[in-house]
Amino acid sequence: MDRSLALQQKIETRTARVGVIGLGYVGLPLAIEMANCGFTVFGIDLDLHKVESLRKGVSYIRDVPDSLVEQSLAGGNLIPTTDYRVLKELDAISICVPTPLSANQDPDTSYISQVVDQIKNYMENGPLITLESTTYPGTTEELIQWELEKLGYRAGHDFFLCFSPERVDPGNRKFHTKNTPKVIGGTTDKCLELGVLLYSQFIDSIVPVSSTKVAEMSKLLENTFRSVNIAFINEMALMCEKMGIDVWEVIKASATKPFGFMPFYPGPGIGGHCIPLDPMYLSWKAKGFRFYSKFIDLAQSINNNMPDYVVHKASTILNTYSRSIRNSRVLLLGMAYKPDIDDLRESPGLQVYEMFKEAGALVDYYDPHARSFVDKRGNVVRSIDMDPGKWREYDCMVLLTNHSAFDYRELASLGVAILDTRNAFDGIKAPHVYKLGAAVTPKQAKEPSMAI
Ligand code: SAJ
Repeated sequence: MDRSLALQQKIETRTARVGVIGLGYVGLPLAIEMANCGFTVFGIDLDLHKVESLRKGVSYIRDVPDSLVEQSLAGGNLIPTTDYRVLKELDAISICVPTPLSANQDPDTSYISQVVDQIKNYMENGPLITLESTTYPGTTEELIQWELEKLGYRAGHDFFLCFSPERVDPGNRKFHTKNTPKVIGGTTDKCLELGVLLYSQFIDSIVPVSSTKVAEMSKLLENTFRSVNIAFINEMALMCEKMGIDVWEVIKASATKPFGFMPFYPGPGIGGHCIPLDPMYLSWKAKGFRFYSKFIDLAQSINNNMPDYVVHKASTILNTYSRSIRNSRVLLLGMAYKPDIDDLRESPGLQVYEMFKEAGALVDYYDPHARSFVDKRGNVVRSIDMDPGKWREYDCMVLLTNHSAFDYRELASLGVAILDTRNAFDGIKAPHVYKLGAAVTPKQAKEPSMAI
């Protein structure tokens, strides 16, 4: 029987044995959705701790409750393993491994290549392979199709190949794997047909496109769009500060326009697993075509300089109270890269922390979610406890992440100078609360006061 027909029937009857390689914030939710709709899913990860945790029914991803893991395990639909040999049993494989940047900001696709090296050993079943990791246009073709075709296998005949970008937004209570539209492109029409058939079994809306490159590029457009717009509003914040205008009030006014405008907000920089990295994949690949994207590199530069700006503004505020940064006691409020999650990846707060340390400040941090991190000297830095009574002893507090757990009125009442980088104290008028994107008022400069 024609491979594709056999695979089609297995997918339609949900007897296909599927694998998800990489069980992180993308792969685990995907494996759970596949298991929930009846597939037997082999969840493959090199990290034995992850596999053992899942085998005990314990999730390590906040958006995936233990109950869903237990349910999938109990039904025999989820089989966590570190053993790549299960690949020889599989009819379909989704690859959800990291695509970080190297030390000099170039794409690091080594995780993808390591997976492909494993898949090469288990091609008997002629699997449907779908790459989900965010990467530059051409990756699916260059690192998977060409590698397998070198061994004599032909895409669309001996195996099937698609690219389908992940759209997982950690902490998003409204959109998750099942209800977020899924773009997918195939190497051949048959590949696309099978990819659409598989993913439509457990995702509500599928968006087929004409090639894997279009699918790869669509993801990079989504995230580069964010990076450039965040950089633009950060620049506007610095401009407004110079001009004595409150950028937050300006954004609020502009956001009343019901069409043709989309608000973005200034901040201490950009963190996370996507926005700081994805645009650099695109910029790097474009250079290979002798195309130099000024927008991407400029946005990266502006966003990456925001931590410096925050520390500079904090030193200006301390100076208002005749204090230097050196030996000042500084408390950073929030360290996670965005509110109400514990994810510290690429968080700009980590750079702010290091800069205060280097400037000689006595710096602590408090974050109710992100409880510790390892600083660049290899020391474990732990969040201090929530004890506002003691926090009066600080010379300055810097609000970096506007967690909803913070009581902003209480924090303002402590009478400690505050630099608010998220407009979290909006509506709380206090002379000792300073904002990123709003100038230090003459009153604040002339008669600094801690009265509230
Ligand atoms: N940020 C700003 N100003 C803004 C928006 C974000 O400074 O106006 C900062 C955040 O504080 C954070 C960084 O940028 O440090 C990234 O924020 P994000 O809201 O883009 O959150 P992420 O990194 O979790 O982005 C994810 C992405 N999802 C995927 O890649 C699948 C992104 O495509 C989503 O658009 C985004 O979530 C979202 O919309 O929440």
